[in-house]
Amino acid sequence: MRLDYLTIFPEYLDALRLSLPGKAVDKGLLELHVHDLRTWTHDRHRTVDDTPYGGGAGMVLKPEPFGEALDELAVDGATVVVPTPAGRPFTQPLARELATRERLVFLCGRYEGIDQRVLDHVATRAELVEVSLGDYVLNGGEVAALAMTEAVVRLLPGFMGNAASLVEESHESGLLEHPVYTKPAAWRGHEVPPVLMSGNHGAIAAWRHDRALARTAERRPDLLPATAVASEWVVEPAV
Ligand code: 6GU
Repeated sequence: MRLDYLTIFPEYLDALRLSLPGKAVDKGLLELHVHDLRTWTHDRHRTVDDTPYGGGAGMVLKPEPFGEALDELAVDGATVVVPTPAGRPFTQPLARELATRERLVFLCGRYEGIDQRVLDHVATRAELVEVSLGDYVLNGGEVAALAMTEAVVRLLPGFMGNAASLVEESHESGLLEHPVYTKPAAWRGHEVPPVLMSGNHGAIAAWRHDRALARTAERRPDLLPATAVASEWVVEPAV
């Protein structure tokens, strides 16, 4: 997979070289290219923004530097990801879908956003996905692009050492993950649930599933289909 980032804060993306994506580069699974949008400006001040037509607060990222960058980077046929609070919610299924692509190009906006014509133009030559991390506002797309990158890259075949840990974790099953424990068996008056030390693998799996369901019902009832609630939660059938 090849990943490109267009940003006016390239240093923000230095973290890509650390941790998981860095390891994927070392393994030859991933190519990372971070580009400074100001490379494609021509004035002395390397201007990337201007005031919004129609008035209002803030600045809008100009179309021309993006246009030249998209041409030079030959984004045709790629999947262009635009982090924006106005986008489609980023979820594990979307991460899995993006992980199937050969090339992702992240356009990181700042200020009040990117001139809409950049997005309209991209849609004519690439697959365009506007994506939101959640219902809150970040100052720019860089942190969101980092988060999406980590979620996508860890799904690349051959990237995670232990494929089972991918399947077992939160959201892959549709449930939040059950709590986990390690040694010692007792710590500051808190004990490890005895079932986990019983050696009974069936009982352990049942306990974990039950704890995952309880946690999900408590914290994220929106993740539970009504059927799961009915079939697994109702201990005494209603009469
Ligand atoms: Cl993906 N980008 C920005 N700039 N702000 C956000 C976001 C993304 N998701 C939530 N807030």
